[in-house]
Amino acid sequence: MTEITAPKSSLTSGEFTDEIREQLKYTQGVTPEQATAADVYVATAAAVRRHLVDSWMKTQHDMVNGDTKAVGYLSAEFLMGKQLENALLNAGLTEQFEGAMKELGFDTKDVIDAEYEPGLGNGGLGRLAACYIDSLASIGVPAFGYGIRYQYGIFKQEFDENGKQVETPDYWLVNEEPWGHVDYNRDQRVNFGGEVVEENGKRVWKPAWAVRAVPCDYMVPGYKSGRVNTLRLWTAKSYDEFDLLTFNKSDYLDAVIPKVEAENISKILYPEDSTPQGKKLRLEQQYFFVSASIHDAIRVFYPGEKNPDLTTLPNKIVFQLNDTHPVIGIPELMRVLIDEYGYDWDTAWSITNKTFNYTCHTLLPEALEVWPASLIGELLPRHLEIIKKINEQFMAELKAKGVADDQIERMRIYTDGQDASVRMAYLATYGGSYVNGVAELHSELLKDVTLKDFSSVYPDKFTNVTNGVTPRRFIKLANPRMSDLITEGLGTDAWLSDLEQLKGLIPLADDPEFVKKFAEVKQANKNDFAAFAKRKYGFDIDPNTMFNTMIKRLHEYKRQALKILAVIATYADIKSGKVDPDTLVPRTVFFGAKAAPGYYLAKQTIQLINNVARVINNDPATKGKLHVYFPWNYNIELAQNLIPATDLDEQISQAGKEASGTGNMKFALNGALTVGTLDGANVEIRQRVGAENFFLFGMTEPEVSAMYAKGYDTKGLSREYYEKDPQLKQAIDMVADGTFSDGDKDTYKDLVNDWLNKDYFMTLADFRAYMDIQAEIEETYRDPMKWARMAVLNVANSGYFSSDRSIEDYLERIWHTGALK
Ligand code: GL7
Repeated sequence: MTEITAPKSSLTSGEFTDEIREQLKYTQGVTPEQATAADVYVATAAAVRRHLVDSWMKTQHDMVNGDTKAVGYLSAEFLMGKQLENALLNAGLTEQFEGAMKELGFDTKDVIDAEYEPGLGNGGLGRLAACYIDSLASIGVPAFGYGIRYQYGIFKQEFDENGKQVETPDYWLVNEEPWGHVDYNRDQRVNFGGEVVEENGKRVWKPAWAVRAVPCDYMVPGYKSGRVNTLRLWTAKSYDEFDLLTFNKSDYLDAVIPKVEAENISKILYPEDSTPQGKKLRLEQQYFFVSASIHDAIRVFYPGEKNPDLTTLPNKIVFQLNDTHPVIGIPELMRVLIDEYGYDWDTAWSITNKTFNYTCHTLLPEALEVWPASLIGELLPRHLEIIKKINEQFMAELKAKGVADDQIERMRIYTDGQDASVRMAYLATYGGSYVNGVAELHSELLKDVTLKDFSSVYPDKFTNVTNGVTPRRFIKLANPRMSDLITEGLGTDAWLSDLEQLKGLIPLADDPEFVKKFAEVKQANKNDFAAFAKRKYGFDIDPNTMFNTMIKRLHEYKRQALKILAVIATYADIKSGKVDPDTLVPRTVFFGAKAAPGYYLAKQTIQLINNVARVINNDPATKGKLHVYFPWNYNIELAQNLIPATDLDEQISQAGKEASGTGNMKFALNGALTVGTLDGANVEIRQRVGAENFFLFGMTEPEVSAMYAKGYDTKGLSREYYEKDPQLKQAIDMVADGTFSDGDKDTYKDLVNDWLNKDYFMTLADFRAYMDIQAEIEETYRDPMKWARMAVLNVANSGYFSSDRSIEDYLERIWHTGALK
């Protein structure tokens, strides 16, 4: 085995060019003259992979042969974003790449752009998984990311001529995908259906059908760590290419049905964000990747052993359950241990309990998955038996602990009766060692509200790990200008793997030279974004306006409606002459958001935003003062371009609903100021950057709770806010009267109805506070040096929000392992 070294900076550009040429020739069969940017992208990717192979193998070797426990991050989503630039950075080959492109006569941007962005995740949860595997590798912790290689990622979003969202399939595998290696020789069989029978006093599962899980391996290089981990994404293949019997009856289409059905399992990513889809296919997906991964881990850690001692499994690997999606892994490991390896129940339970931990990512009760027992019974009959037995053991344990009967009833994992169901969050909480929330407020609410019954019995299981983001992708790659300035200011680039070093910028906030340079960087980023948006979307954006951004999934609780109502209110004031537009800070408002295809009010909100944009952007009255843009198909690329160009970030969810947020961290780290509620990680961001450097508004979580208690949503209290506040009334009336629908009064009637009669997320109740904070924001923005100074302090004090720190917290509080020696 080769030695672990820091990335090979010794490689010259010339050598790297030769390696790329070789790939072009021997793998792709084109000369450098024939090559297109897409060819060079594929060749470069292959060349980078070659450089990582030795470290990859060494990492695996050390992992299996050493005594450092590995982490298995089980996640239905990994929202990786484009790979090339990140792999070059982490492999230490960025400069060589730039040199090679010069030599070969290619623009680096064209080559980087040739990569198709994989969208194997919906939003924050999937992107967090991607940040975490980057940090694990960068810290040097042996780890596997385990998930699904969906053929279709999150849908592509377009807008039709009415501004409505149209979803089109995202076939990200249209072209050669050079990063993943399909390993047909490390496949796993995953069984489904059938029945459980009694044989020699044992319960034996006789499955009805099976699919072949084939892994596709992605190298996950750490930044300057010399370690390369594995992201193993499973593809479903059929064992029956086609059914010969049916085929002989000359019914070709029917003959391929089993193949099509089996392969459907890894066909599409469910586009729901935080709400579960009670679909059979979804449970199949979950079991598919979790079962394959558990068997894979046993294969990796007990190579070739017929009778492995699996009581040592918890010392080899710890599985982190990323939300409830992989929780079926708990009964699966029980089944594997008991049925496949012959362990008794108690031993199996002890192993399982030590091996799993659960991260909850939500506060929305509807997002905690509950499966009908009948469905589990149909697909996984043996697992249903095991779940029932776990439930019995659990209830007995609670009884023995003296828990009251009504509380025990409430805590059931398996609920009896006609609509018997299985509560996956409860199963995860009981079945694993630790449960964590993703921000302090969220973890508190988990303990005190969502899982209160559990925390009262098992207080020590509960802990918090505040989310984080990788500074490599979201600072260094996204914002090279600011990164250079930080490095100049700190005199080192070590901050990239120790983000708390950003604190060294605090004194520079009082250095007018530095602050001025910082403001210049922001301006240059804004100019760049205007050019990018022109190229990509055809927008004409004035970079000399304040860039005010709200990018995240479209959800009622996130309250894009609040933002657009505020925009409308300002527009109305300009139109009515109440406000002289010349007294306003010129502002460009950006939205980026996908709505789940079946989420009606979210889709109406998208339509409204698009039409507000159309009306305002075409009205001479607001020209140069207020503009709204909604670049479609929000993805990682757009985030990487827009975040560094943003002055003001919107984190305006109803308090107590956003578990954490991670966009909020990316913005603060890129020198945007936040207007936000006391929700999720906003609370901790504000604590760290200082209350004076954060625009806080709105109700707090206890105030929200009190408001529900008063009957806000059930008694139609929102209407009082509408009646009392002329500015709010005006804005809502404009939505209702057809101003943004060519006179049609029906277009937004359901949205308006909801605001006036229900408004569950209290948009109307927070409207006044939101408008008021805008005055403060404008006043601050008028003093560019003051604004820039606040922005510097945001960056300087946000180092805590590195995903490296999150991983360190997981290591210490939950995983009890560390870097390879
Ligand atoms: C989420 C939360 O909504 C979000 O606040 C959090 O930052 C993220 C990562 O922990 O997880 N939960 C969830 O179901 N989705 C999220 O983005 C989709």
